Amino acid sequence: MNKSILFAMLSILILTSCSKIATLENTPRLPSEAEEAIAYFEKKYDVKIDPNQDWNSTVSGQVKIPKNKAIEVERVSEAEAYTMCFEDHPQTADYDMNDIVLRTTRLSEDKIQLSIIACGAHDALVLGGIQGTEEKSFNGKEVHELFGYQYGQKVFINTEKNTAYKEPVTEIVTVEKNLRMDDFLKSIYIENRTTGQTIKMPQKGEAPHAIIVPTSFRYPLEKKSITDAYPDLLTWAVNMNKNKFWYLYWIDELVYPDKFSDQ
Ligand SMILES: [Ca+2]
Repeated sequence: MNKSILFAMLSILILTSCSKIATLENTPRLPSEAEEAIAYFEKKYDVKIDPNQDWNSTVSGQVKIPKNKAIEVERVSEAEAYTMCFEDHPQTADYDMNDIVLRTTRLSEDKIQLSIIACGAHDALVLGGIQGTEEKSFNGKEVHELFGYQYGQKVFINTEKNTAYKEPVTEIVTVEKNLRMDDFLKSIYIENRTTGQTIKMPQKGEAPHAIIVPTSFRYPLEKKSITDAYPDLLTWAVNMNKNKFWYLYWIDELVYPDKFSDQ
């Protein structure tokens, strides 16, 4: 399939499904339909194990997933963490989606913790569109400089396994009460000052160069395509009833380790 068509499809599906998908903290892997497995839910979720039944149980803790049963989970509370990933070169994209990686968690109804956790790019990248009152004014700042580098040093930050881990750059943002975390993230964009391009969440039908995932997402390693790192992404793009939890099935060698969950 042509890559641009595929990513156009992905953009629609990602936008329409994000608000419904649960995050499954501390769930190492959901089982495929042929496996029996145990899933762990830290918070309460409405769970449908048998597709023929109604939504009938709100669970937390340990859930046994029977053999040959799919599982669907509806979010009943905001996800613990969201990850937003940007691709900085839309025209020549390698789709590693790690050129800037943001992570948010909610501290209270009007306070969001915003962290820049990776920057897998050499271009000068500037953040914009952060709503609310920022503690450290990330808006308008170059991301390598926020990490203490000078632009031009040509470093990749937290996208390669063989280089030292840099602690995220973090601030607290005061927002409108109960502003949804995914709505907070959707307005954030990056300006690539090297190419002059702005990269935003895609409009319907546009190829996505920014995605939001409602979990502590293991983004791809440097120069590894997200479609290789997450093989289920392609199946889900073609039929969104399949592999809804594509982001929970990754190829270990192709993703950066999750530094935030106890997994
Ligand atoms: Ca990259």
